[in-house]
Amino acid sequence: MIRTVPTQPIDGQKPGTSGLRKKVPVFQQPHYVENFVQSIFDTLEGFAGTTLIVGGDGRYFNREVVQTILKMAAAAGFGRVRVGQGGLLSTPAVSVAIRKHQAFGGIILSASHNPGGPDGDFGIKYNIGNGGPAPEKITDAIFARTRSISEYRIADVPDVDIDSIGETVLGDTVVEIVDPVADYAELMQQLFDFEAIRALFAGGFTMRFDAMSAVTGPYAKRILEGLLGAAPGTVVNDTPLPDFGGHHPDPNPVNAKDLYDLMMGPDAPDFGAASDGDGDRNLIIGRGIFVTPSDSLAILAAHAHLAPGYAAGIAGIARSMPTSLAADHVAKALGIGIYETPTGWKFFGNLLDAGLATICGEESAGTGSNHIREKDGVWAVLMWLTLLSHRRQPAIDIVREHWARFGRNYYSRHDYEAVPTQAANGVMEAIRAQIPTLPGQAFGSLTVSSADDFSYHDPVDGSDSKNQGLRILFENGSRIVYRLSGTGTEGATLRVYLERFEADTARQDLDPQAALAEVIALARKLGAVVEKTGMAEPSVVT
Ligand code: VG1
Ligand code: CO
Repeated sequence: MIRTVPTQPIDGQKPGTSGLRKKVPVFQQPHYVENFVQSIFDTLEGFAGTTLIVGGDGRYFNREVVQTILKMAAAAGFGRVRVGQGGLLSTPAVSVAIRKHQAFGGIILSASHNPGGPDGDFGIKYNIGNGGPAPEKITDAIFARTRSISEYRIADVPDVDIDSIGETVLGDTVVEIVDPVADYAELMQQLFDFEAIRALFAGGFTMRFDAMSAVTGPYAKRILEGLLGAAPGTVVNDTPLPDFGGHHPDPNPVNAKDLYDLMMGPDAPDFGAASDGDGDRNLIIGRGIFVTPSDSLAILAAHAHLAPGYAAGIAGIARSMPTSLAADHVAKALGIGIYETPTGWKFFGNLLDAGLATICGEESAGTGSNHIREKDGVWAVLMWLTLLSHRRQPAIDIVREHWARFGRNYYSRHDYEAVPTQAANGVMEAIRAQIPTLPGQAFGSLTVSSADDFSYHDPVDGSDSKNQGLRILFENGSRIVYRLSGTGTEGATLRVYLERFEADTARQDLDPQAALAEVIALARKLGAVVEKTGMAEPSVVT
Protein backbone atom coordinates (compact mmCIF):
# COMPACT_ATOMS: atom_id res chain seq x y z
CA MET A 1 0.00 0.00 0.00
CA ILE A 2 3.01 2.30 0.33
CA ARG A 3 4.36 3.55 -2.94
CA THR A 4 7.98 4.63 -3.35
CA VAL A 5 8.21 7.27 -6.04
CA PRO A 6 11.49 8.18 -7.72
CA THR A 7 12.14 11.93 -7.81
CA GLN A 8 14.88 14.48 -8.43
CA PRO A 9 15.98 17.49 -6.41
CA ILE A 10 14.11 20.69 -7.21
CA ASP A 11 15.99 23.98 -6.94
CA GLY A 12 15.18 26.68 -4.47
CA GLN A 13 13.48 24.74 -1.67
CA LYS A 14 15.24 26.84 0.95
CA PRO A 15 13.15 27.83 3.98
CA GLY A 16 13.27 31.56 4.71
CA THR A 17 12.38 33.62 7.79
CA SER A 18 9.35 31.42 8.35
CA GLY A 19 9.28 28.26 6.25
CA LEU A 20 9.29 27.65 2.51
CA ARG A 21 7.23 30.28 0.66
CA LYS A 22 6.59 30.39 -3.06
CA LYS A 23 3.87 31.26 -5.51
CA VAL A 24 1.08 28.68 -5.68
CA PRO A 25 2.02 27.52 -9.23
CA VAL A 26 5.52 26.73 -7.98
CA PHE A 27 4.07 24.46 -5.29
CA GLN A 28 1.76 22.89 -7.88
CA GLN A 29 4.66 21.52 -9.92
CA PRO A 30 4.89 17.71 -9.91
CA HIS A 31 6.70 16.36 -6.82
CA TYR A 32 7.30 19.86 -5.39
CA VAL A 33 5.28 19.36 -2.20
CA GLU A 34 6.26 15.70 -1.89
CA ASN A 35 9.98 16.45 -2.19
CA PHE A 36 9.84 19.08 0.53
CA VAL A 37 7.70 17.04 2.92
CA GLN A 38 9.88 13.94 2.44
CA SER A 39 12.95 16.11 3.06
CA ILE A 40 11.42 17.19 6.38
CA PHE A 41 10.74 13.58 7.38
CA ASP A 42 14.18 12.43 6.21
CA THR A 43 15.78 15.08 8.42
CA LEU A 44 13.91 14.02 11.56
CA GLU A 45 14.76 11.04 13.71
CA GLY A 46 12.80 8.90 16.11
CA PHE A 47 9.25 9.85 15.20
CA ALA A 48 7.93 6.32 14.52
CA GLY A 49 4.61 5.90 16.32
CA THR A 50 4.50 9.53 17.54
CA THR A 51 1.95 12.25 16.81
CA LEU A 52 2.16 14.89 14.09
CA ILE A 53 -0.06 18.00 14.03
CA VAL A 54 -1.16 19.25 10.61
CA GLY A 55 -3.16 22.31 9.64
CA GLY A 56 -3.10 25.47 7.63
CA ASP A 57 -4.67 28.87 7.20
CA GLY A 58 -7.17 27.68 4.61
CA ARG A 59 -5.58 29.42 1.67
CA TYR A 60 -5.80 28.08 -1.88
CA PHE A 61 -4.13 24.63 -2.19
CA ASN A 62 -4.37 24.01 1.58
CA ARG A 63 -6.78 21.08 1.27
CA GLU A 64 -4.80 19.30 -1.44
CA VAL A 65 -1.54 19.58 0.46
CA VAL A 66 -3.16 18.33 3.67
CA GLN A 67 -4.13 15.14 1.82
CA THR A 68 -0.60 14.67 0.51
CA ILE A 69 0.88 15.15 3.97
CA LEU A 70 -1.55 12.68 5.56
CA LYS A 71 -0.60 9.98 3.07
CA MET A 72 3.12 10.70 3.42
CA ALA A 73 2.94 10.82 7.22
CA ALA A 74 1.26 7.41 7.16
CA ALA A 75 3.99 6.08 4.85
CA ALA A 76 6.66 7.56 7.12
CA GLY A 77 5.30 5.73 10.16
CA PHE A 78 3.73 8.40 12.38
CA GLY A 79 1.35 6.80 14.88
CA ARG A 80 -1.22 9.55 14.80
CA VAL A 81 -1.87 12.72 12.84
CA ARG A 82 -4.14 15.38 14.33
CA VAL A 83 -5.64 17.66 11.69
CA GLY A 84 -7.90 20.65 12.17
CA GLN A 85 -11.36 20.21 10.64
CA GLY A 86 -11.37 21.42 7.05
CA GLY A 87 -7.56 21.37 7.17
CA LEU A 88 -7.61 24.53 9.30
CA LEU A 89 -5.39 25.37 12.24
CA SER A 90 -3.93 28.75 13.02
CA THR A 91 -0.17 28.88 13.58
CA PRO A 92 -0.61 29.49 17.33
CA ALA A 93 -3.15 26.65 17.50
CA VAL A 94 -0.61 24.27 15.97
CA SER A 95 1.86 25.33 18.64
CA VAL A 96 -0.76 24.76 21.35
CA ALA A 97 -1.60 21.32 19.95
CA ILE A 98 2.01 20.17 19.68
CA ARG A 99 2.60 21.04 23.32
CA LYS A 100 -0.69 19.78 24.72
CA HIS A 101 -0.62 16.44 22.90
CA GLN A 102 3.13 15.97 23.22
CA ALA A 103 3.40 15.66 19.49
CA PHE A 104 6.73 15.07 17.79
CA GLY A 105 6.13 18.19 15.71
CA GLY A 106 3.76 19.88 13.32
CA ILE A 107 3.45 21.02 9.75
CA ILE A 108 1.80 24.38 9.09
CA LEU A 109 0.53 25.26 5.64
CA SER A 110 0.62 28.99 5.28
CA ALA A 111 2.34 31.92 3.67
CA SER A 112 1.11 33.94 6.61
CA HIS A 113 0.68 37.61 5.72
CA ASN A 114 1.24 37.06 1.99
CA PRO A 115 -1.81 37.14 -0.33
CA GLY A 116 -3.46 33.84 -1.31
CA GLY A 117 -5.46 32.48 -4.23
CA PRO A 118 -4.36 30.62 -7.37
CA ASP A 119 -1.79 33.32 -8.20
CA GLY A 120 -0.96 34.10 -4.59
CA ASP A 121 1.50 32.51 -2.24
CA PHE A 122 1.66 29.20 -0.44
CA GLY A 123 4.00 27.95 2.24
CA ILE A 124 5.04 24.97 4.33
CA LYS A 125 6.67 25.26 7.72
CA TYR A 126 7.86 22.62 10.15
CA ASN A 127 7.57 23.12 13.92
CA ILE A 128 9.47 21.06 16.47
CA GLY A 129 8.37 19.36 19.69
CA ASN A 130 8.46 22.54 21.81
CA GLY A 131 5.79 23.92 19.47
CA GLY A 132 8.06 26.45 17.80
CA PRO A 133 9.49 26.93 14.32
CA ALA A 134 12.36 24.63 13.51
CA PRO A 135 15.66 26.34 14.31
CA GLU A 136 18.17 27.10 11.55
CA LYS A 137 20.11 23.92 12.23
CA ILE A 138 17.05 21.90 11.16
CA THR A 139 15.88 24.14 8.30
CA ASP A 140 19.43 24.03 6.90
CA ALA A 141 19.37 20.23 7.09
CA ILE A 142 15.97 20.10 5.38
CA PHE A 143 17.28 22.31 2.59
CA ALA A 144 20.37 20.12 2.23
CA ARG A 145 18.11 17.08 1.93
CA THR A 146 16.05 18.71 -0.84
CA ARG A 147 19.29 18.86 -2.86
CA SER A 148 19.97 15.13 -2.68
CA ILE A 149 16.51 13.56 -2.51
CA SER A 150 15.93 10.66 -4.90
CA GLU A 151 12.59 9.19 -3.78
CA TYR A 152 9.60 9.78 -1.56
CA ARG A 153 7.10 7.46 0.06
CA ILE A 154 3.35 7.87 0.03
CA ALA A 155 0.44 5.67 1.07
CA ASP A 156 -1.72 4.70 -1.88
CA VAL A 157 -5.09 5.38 -0.32
CA PRO A 158 -8.13 7.49 -1.13
CA ASP A 159 -8.42 11.02 0.24
CA VAL A 160 -9.44 11.33 3.87
CA ASP A 161 -12.68 13.17 4.73
CA ILE A 162 -11.14 16.13 6.54
CA ASP A 163 -14.45 17.89 7.12
CA SER A 164 -15.95 15.44 9.61
CA ILE A 165 -14.68 15.27 13.17
CA GLY A 166 -13.53 11.77 13.99
CA GLU A 167 -10.87 9.15 13.36
CA THR A 168 -9.82 7.29 10.21
CA VAL A 169 -7.12 4.68 9.91
CA LEU A 170 -4.47 4.88 7.19
CA GLY A 171 -2.43 1.69 7.49
CA ASP A 172 -0.89 1.86 10.97
CA THR A 173 -1.59 5.56 11.35
CA VAL A 174 -4.65 7.04 13.01
CA VAL A 175 -5.81 10.29 11.41
CA GLU A 176 -7.88 12.36 13.78
CA ILE A 177 -9.93 15.31 12.53
CA VAL A 178 -10.36 17.73 15.43
CA ASP A 179 -12.15 20.96 16.25
CA PRO A 180 -9.48 23.55 15.36
CA VAL A 181 -10.47 25.98 18.13
CA ALA A 182 -11.05 23.82 21.24
CA ASP A 183 -7.50 23.34 22.57
CA TYR A 184 -6.63 26.93 21.85
CA ALA A 185 -9.70 28.38 23.56
CA GLU A 186 -9.06 26.19 26.59
CA LEU A 187 -5.51 27.52 26.98
CA MET A 188 -6.68 31.13 26.67
CA GLN A 189 -9.14 30.52 29.52
CA GLN A 190 -6.25 29.37 31.70
CA LEU A 191 -4.16 32.45 30.97
CA PHE A 192 -6.77 35.19 31.16
CA ASP A 193 -9.56 36.21 33.51
CA PHE A 194 -12.51 35.66 31.19
CA GLU A 195 -14.93 36.86 33.91
CA ALA A 196 -13.23 40.26 34.01
CA ILE A 197 -13.22 40.62 30.24
CA ARG A 198 -16.84 39.46 30.05
CA ALA A 199 -17.70 42.18 32.57
CA LEU A 200 -16.00 44.73 30.33
CA PHE A 201 -18.18 43.76 27.35
CA ALA A 202 -21.26 43.52 29.56
CA GLY A 203 -20.64 47.14 30.56
CA GLY A 204 -21.12 48.25 26.97
CA PHE A 205 -17.53 48.13 25.70
CA THR A 206 -17.52 47.86 21.91
CA MET A 207 -14.98 46.34 19.60
CA ARG A 208 -14.31 45.31 16.03
CA PHE A 209 -12.07 42.37 15.20
CA ASP A 210 -11.23 42.03 11.50
CA ALA A 211 -10.23 38.44 10.70
CA MET A 212 -9.44 39.50 7.12
CA SER A 213 -11.18 36.40 5.72
CA ALA A 214 -8.31 34.36 7.08
CA VAL A 215 -7.91 31.72 9.76
CA THR A 216 -8.62 33.68 12.96
CA GLY A 217 -12.32 34.09 12.15
CA PRO A 218 -13.46 30.91 13.92
CA TYR A 219 -11.13 31.57 16.87
CA ALA A 220 -12.16 35.17 17.38
CA LYS A 221 -15.82 34.40 16.90
CA ARG A 222 -15.86 31.57 19.46
CA ILE A 223 -13.74 33.43 22.01
CA LEU A 224 -14.86 37.06 21.70
CA GLU A 225 -18.51 36.67 20.78
CA GLY A 226 -19.05 33.20 22.26
CA LEU A 227 -17.10 33.00 25.50
CA LEU A 228 -16.67 36.69 26.27
CA GLY A 229 -20.06 38.00 25.24
CA ALA A 230 -18.95 40.63 22.74
CA ALA A 231 -21.88 41.77 20.59
CA PRO A 232 -22.70 39.63 17.54
CA GLY A 233 -20.98 41.17 14.54
CA THR A 234 -17.92 42.21 16.56
CA VAL A 235 -15.86 39.84 14.42
CA VAL A 236 -15.98 40.75 10.74
CA ASN A 237 -14.64 38.89 7.68
CA ASP A 238 -14.87 35.83 9.90
CA THR A 239 -15.05 33.07 7.28
CA PRO A 240 -11.66 31.78 6.08
CA LEU A 241 -11.63 31.97 2.28
CA PRO A 242 -9.09 30.40 -0.11
CA ASP A 243 -8.23 33.81 -1.56
CA PHE A 244 -8.92 35.78 1.65
CA GLY A 245 -11.69 37.50 -0.27
CA GLY A 246 -9.05 39.22 -2.38
CA HIS A 247 -7.65 40.99 0.67
CA HIS A 248 -4.01 41.10 1.61
CA PRO A 249 -4.12 39.53 5.07
CA ASP A 250 -1.30 41.60 6.53
CA PRO A 251 -2.77 43.43 9.50
CA ASN A 252 -1.25 46.88 9.21
CA PRO A 253 -3.00 50.22 8.80
CA VAL A 254 -2.48 50.03 5.03
CA ASN A 255 -3.98 46.58 4.39
CA ALA A 256 -6.57 46.74 7.16
CA LYS A 257 -7.69 50.11 5.86
CA ASP A 258 -11.40 49.60 6.57
CA LEU A 259 -10.67 48.95 10.21
CA TYR A 260 -8.18 51.79 10.39
CA ASP A 261 -10.64 54.27 8.86
CA LEU A 262 -13.39 53.13 11.20
CA MET A 263 -11.17 53.58 14.25
CA MET A 264 -10.10 57.06 13.19
CA GLY A 265 -13.65 58.15 12.40
CA PRO A 266 -16.62 59.39 14.43
CA ASP A 267 -18.28 55.95 14.69
CA ALA A 268 -15.26 54.15 16.09
CA PRO A 269 -15.96 51.42 18.65
CA ASP A 270 -13.83 51.43 21.80
CA PHE A 271 -11.24 49.08 20.42
CA GLY A 272 -10.13 47.54 17.14
CA ALA A 273 -7.92 44.60 16.22
CA ALA A 274 -7.03 42.40 13.27
CA SER A 275 -4.93 39.36 12.55
CA ASP A 276 -3.09 37.91 9.56
CA GLY A 277 -3.50 34.87 7.30
CA ASP A 278 -2.34 32.29 9.82
CA GLY A 279 -3.39 34.11 13.00
CA ASP A 280 -0.04 34.83 14.57
CA ARG A 281 0.06 38.59 13.98
CA ASN A 282 -2.01 41.31 15.61
CA LEU A 283 -2.99 44.84 14.79
CA ILE A 284 -4.09 46.93 17.75
CA ILE A 285 -5.96 50.19 17.20
CA GLY A 286 -7.62 52.25 19.88
CA ARG A 287 -10.16 54.92 19.06
CA GLY A 288 -8.04 57.53 17.32
CA ILE A 289 -4.71 55.74 17.73
CA PHE A 290 -2.79 53.03 15.92
CA VAL A 291 -0.59 51.32 18.49
CA THR A 292 2.69 50.36 16.85
CA PRO A 293 3.62 46.74 17.46
CA SER A 294 6.80 47.87 19.19
CA ASP A 295 4.82 50.05 21.61
CA SER A 296 2.27 47.30 22.10
CA LEU A 297 5.03 44.89 23.12
CA ALA A 298 6.35 47.38 25.66
CA ILE A 299 2.91 48.19 27.05
CA LEU A 300 1.87 44.54 27.35
CA ALA A 301 5.15 43.61 29.00
CA ALA A 302 4.66 46.41 31.53
CA HIS A 303 1.17 45.12 32.38
CA ALA A 304 1.46 41.36 31.89
CA HIS A 305 1.12 40.69 35.62
CA LEU A 306 -2.54 41.76 35.38
CA ALA A 307 -3.36 38.49 33.59
CA PRO A 308 -3.57 35.42 35.85
CA GLY A 309 -1.15 33.49 33.61
CA TYR A 310 1.57 36.04 34.37
CA ALA A 311 0.64 37.07 37.90
CA ALA A 312 4.06 36.09 39.20
CA GLY A 313 5.68 38.65 36.90
CA ILE A 314 7.78 38.11 33.80
CA ALA A 315 11.35 36.86 33.67
CA GLY A 316 12.49 38.85 30.66
CA ILE A 317 11.54 40.37 27.33
CA ALA A 318 12.94 39.36 23.97
CA ARG A 319 12.56 41.43 20.83
CA SER A 320 13.87 41.09 17.31
CA MET A 321 16.69 43.48 16.50
CA PRO A 322 14.67 45.84 14.23
CA THR A 323 11.91 46.13 16.86
CA SER A 324 12.06 49.48 18.64
CA LEU A 325 13.83 50.00 21.93
CA ALA A 326 10.56 50.77 23.73
CA ALA A 327 10.59 47.34 25.39
CA ASP A 328 14.13 47.95 26.64
CA HIS A 329 12.92 50.86 28.75
CA VAL A 330 10.31 48.62 30.36
CA ALA A 331 12.79 45.82 31.02
CA LYS A 332 15.11 48.29 32.68
CA ALA A 333 12.36 49.67 34.90
CA LEU A 334 11.23 46.17 35.88
CA GLY A 335 14.80 45.05 36.46
CA ILE A 336 14.43 42.08 34.12
CA GLY A 337 16.43 40.75 31.17
CA ILE A 338 16.12 42.07 27.63
CA TYR A 339 17.25 39.99 24.66
CA GLU A 340 17.82 41.14 21.11
CA THR A 341 17.49 38.42 18.47
CA PRO A 342 17.45 38.23 14.68
CA THR A 343 14.12 38.60 12.87
CA GLY A 344 11.86 35.54 12.98
CA TRP A 345 10.12 33.78 15.84
CA LYS A 346 12.42 30.76 15.69
CA PHE A 347 15.07 32.71 17.58
CA PHE A 348 12.84 33.15 20.64
CA GLY A 349 12.33 29.42 21.21
CA ASN A 350 15.49 28.76 23.19
CA LEU A 351 15.05 31.86 25.37
CA LEU A 352 11.49 30.79 26.19
CA ASP A 353 12.45 27.15 26.81
CA ALA A 354 15.25 28.25 29.14
CA GLY A 355 12.93 30.58 31.08
CA LEU A 356 15.03 33.64 30.22
CA ALA A 357 12.23 35.46 28.43
CA THR A 358 8.48 35.39 29.11
CA ILE A 359 7.18 37.95 26.58
CA CYS A 360 8.51 38.31 23.04
CA GLY A 361 7.72 40.59 20.16
CA GLU A 362 8.57 41.84 16.72
CA GLU A 363 7.93 45.17 15.02
CA SER A 364 6.04 43.26 12.30
CA ALA A 365 2.94 42.88 14.47
CA GLY A 366 4.03 39.75 16.30
CA THR A 367 3.61 39.46 20.06
CA GLY A 368 3.56 36.37 22.22
CA SER A 369 4.72 34.66 25.36
CA ASN A 370 5.92 31.44 26.87
CA HIS A 371 2.41 29.95 26.66
CA ILE A 372 3.42 28.58 23.25
CA ARG A 373 6.37 28.95 20.90
CA GLU A 374 4.78 31.10 18.20
CA LYS A 375 3.54 34.64 18.13
CA ASP A 376 -0.17 34.77 18.78
CA GLY A 377 -2.62 37.32 17.43
CA VAL A 378 -5.71 36.49 19.49
CA TRP A 379 -3.55 36.19 22.62
CA ALA A 380 -2.32 39.77 22.09
CA VAL A 381 -5.89 40.96 21.79
CA LEU A 382 -6.83 39.17 25.03
CA MET A 383 -3.84 40.79 26.73
CA TRP A 384 -5.08 44.20 25.61
CA LEU A 385 -8.62 43.40 26.75
CA THR A 386 -7.19 42.40 30.13
CA LEU A 387 -5.46 45.73 30.37
CA LEU A 388 -8.56 47.61 29.26
CA SER A 389 -10.75 45.72 31.73
CA HIS A 390 -8.46 46.78 34.57
CA ARG A 391 -7.79 50.33 33.56
CA ARG A 392 -11.24 51.16 32.22
CA GLN A 393 -9.78 53.99 30.18
CA PRO A 394 -9.37 54.47 26.42
CA ALA A 395 -6.42 52.77 24.75
CA ILE A 396 -5.12 56.16 23.64
CA ASP A 397 -4.74 57.27 27.28
CA ILE A 398 -2.94 54.05 28.19
CA VAL A 399 -0.48 54.63 25.35
CA ARG A 400 0.10 58.29 26.24
CA GLU A 401 0.67 57.46 29.89
CA HIS A 402 3.17 54.83 28.81
CA TRP A 403 5.09 57.38 26.73
CA ALA A 404 5.02 59.89 29.57
CA ARG A 405 6.58 57.36 31.89
CA PHE A 406 9.09 55.65 29.57
CA GLY A 407 9.51 58.11 26.70
CA ARG A 408 8.26 57.56 23.15
CA ASN A 409 10.18 55.65 20.52
CA TYR A 410 8.85 57.08 17.27
CA TYR A 411 8.98 54.21 14.83
CA SER A 412 8.27 53.44 11.21
CA ARG A 413 9.16 50.78 8.68
CA HIS A 414 9.58 51.61 5.01
CA ASP A 415 9.33 48.65 2.65
CA TYR A 416 10.58 48.74 -0.93
CA GLU A 417 8.88 45.72 -2.46
CA ALA A 418 9.59 43.66 -5.56
CA VAL A 419 12.93 45.39 -6.12
CA PRO A 420 15.36 43.63 -8.50
CA THR A 421 17.56 41.46 -6.28
CA GLN A 422 20.69 43.13 -7.55
CA ALA A 423 19.41 46.60 -6.68
CA ALA A 424 18.41 45.55 -3.18
CA ASN A 425 21.79 43.92 -2.66
CA GLY A 426 23.34 47.13 -3.94
CA VAL A 427 21.78 49.14 -1.12
CA MET A 428 22.96 46.61 1.44
CA GLU A 429 26.49 46.61 -0.01
CA ALA A 430 26.60 50.40 -0.04
CA ILE A 431 25.76 50.51 3.67
CA ARG A 432 28.02 47.62 4.55
CA ALA A 433 30.96 49.38 2.91
CA GLN A 434 30.40 52.47 5.07
CA ILE A 435 30.03 50.66 8.37
CA PRO A 436 33.67 50.86 9.44
CA THR A 437 33.85 54.63 8.91
CA LEU A 438 30.42 55.71 10.15
CA PRO A 439 31.01 55.83 13.92
CA GLY A 440 31.78 59.38 15.02
CA GLN A 441 30.38 60.98 11.87
CA ALA A 442 27.74 63.67 12.30
CA PHE A 443 24.83 64.21 9.91
CA GLY A 444 22.85 67.26 11.02
CA SER A 445 21.69 66.54 14.55
CA LEU A 446 22.50 62.83 14.18
CA THR A 447 25.91 61.58 15.30
CA VAL A 448 26.65 57.91 14.72
CA SER A 449 27.61 56.11 17.90
CA SER A 450 28.04 52.67 16.35
CA ALA A 451 27.27 50.68 13.24
CA ASP A 452 27.43 46.96 12.55
CA ASP A 453 26.21 43.94 10.65
CA PHE A 454 24.08 42.31 13.33
CA SER A 455 25.04 38.85 14.42
CA TYR A 456 23.45 36.87 17.20
CA HIS A 457 25.03 34.51 19.65
CA ASP A 458 22.33 32.30 21.16
CA PRO A 459 23.05 32.23 24.90
CA VAL A 460 21.28 28.88 25.29
CA ASP A 461 22.68 26.63 22.56
CA GLY A 462 25.73 28.71 21.66
CA SER A 463 24.86 28.90 17.96
CA ASP A 464 25.78 31.97 15.91
CA SER A 465 23.66 33.64 13.20
CA LYS A 466 25.44 36.21 11.06
CA ASN A 467 24.35 38.90 8.56
CA GLN A 468 21.04 39.56 10.25
CA GLY A 469 20.66 43.21 9.28
CA LEU A 470 22.75 46.37 9.10
CA ARG A 471 22.22 48.82 11.90
CA ILE A 472 23.33 52.34 12.55
CA LEU A 473 22.89 53.71 16.05
CA PHE A 474 23.01 57.39 16.94
CA GLU A 475 24.02 59.17 20.11
CA ASN A 476 20.51 60.57 20.68
CA GLY A 477 18.95 57.09 20.69
CA SER A 478 17.88 57.14 17.04
CA ARG A 479 18.42 54.10 14.87
CA ILE A 480 18.36 53.01 11.25
CA VAL A 481 18.24 49.33 10.31
CA TYR A 482 18.42 47.84 6.81
CA ARG A 483 17.45 44.26 6.02
CA LEU A 484 16.24 42.17 3.15
CA SER A 485 13.00 40.28 3.69
CA GLY A 486 13.11 36.52 3.96
CA THR A 487 9.41 35.91 3.30
CA GLY A 488 8.79 37.57 -0.06
CA THR A 489 8.25 35.60 -3.26
CA GLU A 490 8.91 38.28 -5.88
CA GLY A 491 12.31 39.89 -6.37
CA ALA A 492 13.65 41.32 -3.14
CA THR A 493 12.02 43.44 -0.48
CA LEU A 494 14.21 46.01 1.22
CA ARG A 495 13.06 46.93 4.70
CA VAL A 496 14.30 50.13 6.28
CA TYR A 497 13.46 50.47 9.97
CA LEU A 498 13.52 53.97 11.44
CA GLU A 499 13.44 55.07 15.03
CA ARG A 500 13.89 58.13 17.22
CA PHE A 501 13.55 58.52 20.97
CA GLU A 502 11.60 61.40 22.51
CA ALA A 503 11.54 61.87 26.28
CA ASP A 504 9.78 65.25 26.27
CA THR A 505 6.01 64.77 26.77
CA ALA A 506 5.36 68.05 24.97
CA ARG A 507 6.83 66.51 21.82
CA GLN A 508 5.31 63.04 21.97
CA ASP A 509 2.26 63.74 19.84
CA LEU A 510 3.81 64.31 16.43
CA ASP A 511 3.05 62.43 13.25
CA PRO A 512 5.71 59.67 13.18
CA GLN A 513 6.76 60.44 9.58
CA ALA A 514 7.31 64.08 10.53
CA ALA A 515 9.06 63.21 13.77
CA LEU A 516 11.34 60.84 11.87
CA ALA A 517 11.92 63.10 8.86
CA GLU A 518 15.62 63.65 9.50
CA VAL A 519 16.27 59.94 10.14
CA ILE A 520 14.29 58.97 7.03
CA ALA A 521 16.19 61.40 4.82
CA LEU A 522 19.52 60.16 6.13
CA ALA A 523 18.56 56.51 5.68
CA ARG A 524 17.72 57.15 2.04
CA LYS A 525 20.89 59.12 1.45
CA LEU A 526 23.29 56.67 3.06
CA GLY A 527 21.86 53.75 1.10
CA ALA A 528 21.30 55.73 -2.10
CA VAL A 529 17.93 54.03 -1.85
CA VAL A 530 16.08 56.09 -4.44
CA GLU A 531 18.87 55.86 -7.01
CA LYS A 532 19.49 52.15 -6.58
CA THR A 533 15.90 50.94 -6.36
CA GLY A 534 14.52 53.44 -8.84
CA MET A 535 11.67 54.06 -6.40
CA ALA A 536 10.98 57.60 -5.28
CA GLU A 537 8.89 56.35 -2.35
CA PRO A 538 8.62 53.09 -0.44
CA SER A 539 5.80 50.72 -1.47
CA VAL A 540 4.46 50.42 2.05
CA VAL A 541 4.96 52.66 5.05
CA THR A 542 3.83 51.32 8.41
C1 VG1 B 1 8.61 39.04 8.22
C2 VG1 B 1 8.74 39.90 9.45
C3 VG1 B 1 9.22 39.07 10.62
C4 VG1 B 1 8.27 37.88 10.82
C5 VG1 B 1 8.15 37.10 9.53
C6 VG1 B 1 7.12 35.99 9.63
O1 VG1 B 1 9.87 38.53 7.86
O2 VG1 B 1 9.62 40.98 9.22
O3 VG1 B 1 9.30 39.87 11.76
O4 VG1 B 1 8.76 37.03 11.83
O5 VG1 B 1 7.73 37.96 8.48
O6 VG1 B 1 5.87 36.48 9.99
P1 VG1 B 1 10.78 39.18 6.71
O7 VG1 B 1 11.98 38.27 6.59
O8 VG1 B 1 9.94 39.24 5.49
O9 VG1 B 1 11.14 40.55 7.18
V1 VG1 B 1 4.51 35.65 9.51
O10 VG1 B 1 3.23 36.23 10.38
O11 VG1 B 1 4.56 36.05 7.84
O12 VG1 B 1 4.87 34.05 9.64
CO1 CO C 1 1.65 35.07 10.22
